Amino acid sequence: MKPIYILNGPNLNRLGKREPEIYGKTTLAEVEAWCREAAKNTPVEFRQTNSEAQLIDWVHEAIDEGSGLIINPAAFTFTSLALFDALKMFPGPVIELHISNIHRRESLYHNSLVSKTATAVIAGLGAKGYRVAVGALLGLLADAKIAA
Ligand code: CA2
Repeated sequence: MKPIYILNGPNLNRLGKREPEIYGKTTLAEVEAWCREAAKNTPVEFRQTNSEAQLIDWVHEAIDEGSGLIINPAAFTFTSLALFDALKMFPGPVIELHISNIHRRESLYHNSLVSKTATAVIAGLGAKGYRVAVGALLGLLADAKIAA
């Protein structure tokens, strides 16, 4: 069975350690455990990087090896045309995930480039949004199998 990829961008390794009023108290290790639990027997590749090049290389790997993708690109959401180009090549469902509701925040957080390629966007559910995203991605993959 092909894995689902869950990719996380810059500074998300600090989750649960700084700015709990925005991002909550859950650590990324706890989020990973929730995602594995929610995915049941579907294999999960869960990763975090502070590097744009690494994130793009992992998107390429997910294109070749993965069935679906959940991505929290953090600041690269708003800045990276290279990430946008890579995501356009993903053949399956892509869920863009944000812990905070980016649309309620300052205007520099409003124009997501990633949303222009994503199948769906989840924002503002806190770290629990990852669990919701895994359930939604598995649903999209199941629907695609029925349609195929
Ligand atoms: O809400 C989200 O998930 C974001 O993707 C988080 C990004 C921000 O640039 C996006 O606009 C929304 C920032 C990630 C920073 O992560 C931290 C985690 C803990 C403490 C400090 C920063």
